[in-house]
Amino acid sequence: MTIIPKPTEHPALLAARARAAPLPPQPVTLERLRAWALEAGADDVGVVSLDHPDLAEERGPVLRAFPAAKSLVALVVRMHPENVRSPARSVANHEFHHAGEVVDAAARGLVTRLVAAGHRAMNPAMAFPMEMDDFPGRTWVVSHKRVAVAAQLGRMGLHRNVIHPRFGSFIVLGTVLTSAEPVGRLPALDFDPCVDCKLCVAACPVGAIEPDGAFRFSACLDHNYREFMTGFGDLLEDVVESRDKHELRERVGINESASMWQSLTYKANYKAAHCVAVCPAGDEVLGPFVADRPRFLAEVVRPLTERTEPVFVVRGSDAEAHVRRRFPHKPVRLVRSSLRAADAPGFFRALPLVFQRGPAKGWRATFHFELTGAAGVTHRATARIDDGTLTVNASALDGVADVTVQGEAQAWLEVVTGKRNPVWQVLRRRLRLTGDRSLLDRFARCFPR
Ligand code: B12
Ligand code: SF4
Repeated sequence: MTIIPKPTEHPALLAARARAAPLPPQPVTLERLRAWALEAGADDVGVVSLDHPDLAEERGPVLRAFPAAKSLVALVVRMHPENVRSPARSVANHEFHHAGEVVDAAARGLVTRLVAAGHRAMNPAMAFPMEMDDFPGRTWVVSHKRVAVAAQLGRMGLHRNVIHPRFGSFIVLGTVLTSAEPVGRLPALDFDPCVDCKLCVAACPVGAIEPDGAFRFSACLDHNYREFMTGFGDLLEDVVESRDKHELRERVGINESASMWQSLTYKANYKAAHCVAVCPAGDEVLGPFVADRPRFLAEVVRPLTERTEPVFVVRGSDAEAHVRRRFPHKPVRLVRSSLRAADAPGFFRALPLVFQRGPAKGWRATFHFELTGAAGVTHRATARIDDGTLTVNASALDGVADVTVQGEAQAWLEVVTGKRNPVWQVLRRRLRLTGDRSLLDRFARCFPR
């Protein structure tokens, strides 16, 4: 048995106490930081203070992960456009994953250099793994898109990806959090690289990108993330619900389970990145689109829009209507909604993310919620549907309610997830419903599950 020396005699502790105080960190210039990042594998780099007003929502999560953070270093790694554009999904996915590894390695390399210069630094993952204890809330430590835009590396495109002025949409992003405050100023990006062609709108199989810039988050998640955290959960429910192997096979095709296996063993495969693939923006990408637009459409866009790929949508969603109307040749696969709230605040937060405009057209009503959680706290919120639009006040009761839902938050979530029906919860006195109850059915159709 080894005996650990007493603190007063421990050689490592004695040596540490005897050591002189560390020298103050060497100041870092932007040029030096840039050189380190490029050496480490990045293709472009920017820096922004954590105090930047556009990063207000990032401050809390960033400081929780790394209290010493003062600056954020945004890293860009380019992808090969031909790979991302390939209708062979395995090729496109391989490129996303490989570029992701490069940006993670670059971020880690930059941390090594910053630490050697006496600064503190850490590198959150480019995407995965994530903080899944917080799922279905915010699972990312830092929003790389927000940081990259604030650091002037690009602008947010119509498709909600950052477009770099040179590499266009064919980039992945990383962020290094550091205590260093680099000296110098990077030039501001004075134009928007998006050329407003709206090809991303046309190419998305689930209609996630609206021409006005609205992004249908749940449509993208339900389809694209079929083989990630949420789609896998849905598959498990199929397994549990199926009476036998024949029913399971009817629900989940043999190629679908094989594809899931590939995702689980190698890396999760995205079902589509067509919005990125077709984007012609960026100095080094724009040429073929400008030179011969019909040829660009034939060679880049059509192979993706004509692809007979399964499209994963929730029954009754706008995405289902979109794929049946725009892409009748693409087989529709009906799945459960991916986002499920765990508590009342989560339910109110999720409403705008899963809202479907189609079923909300042509009517209006105001819904008041007063839901009491396990800790005895009552959460009040208002949801107003008005001819295809939704507004949510997640912290107060506004206006005159057409329907009021009061009672236990858990009882309401059981209704929302289909575990219990509302009549049962009312009879058990777990919920009180007042007003026109038929409006609740209409409400439910706007958030299909
Ligand atoms: C969450 C996430 C997603 C979500 C939401 C996408 C989105 N538009 O934000 C889903 C699963 C749909 C997704 C898909 C894809 N993603 Co993604 N994703 C992220 C992640 C983890 C955070 C995004 C973020 O910053 N959101 C917050 C704000 C800034 O984004 P927003 O657009 O304003 O907000 C929308 C949604 O986020 C959502 N939302 C807002 N608040 C909340 C809260 C919660 C709890 C949830 C769940 C959603 C949500 O609603 C908003 C409006 O629609 C980052 C990695 C990271 N750590 O930063 C990668 C990242 C944004 N993804 C990336 C990529 C490449 C993709 C895909 C192309 C993957 C693929 N191969 O198919 C698609 C593209 C879809 C698209 N058109 O946006 C890249 C983008 C690179 C770039 N050029 O900008 C990133 C930066 C990863 C990386 N390190 O490079 N992604
Ligand atoms: S595809 Fe066209 S509209 Fe969409 S982001 Fe790229 S340049 Fe903008």
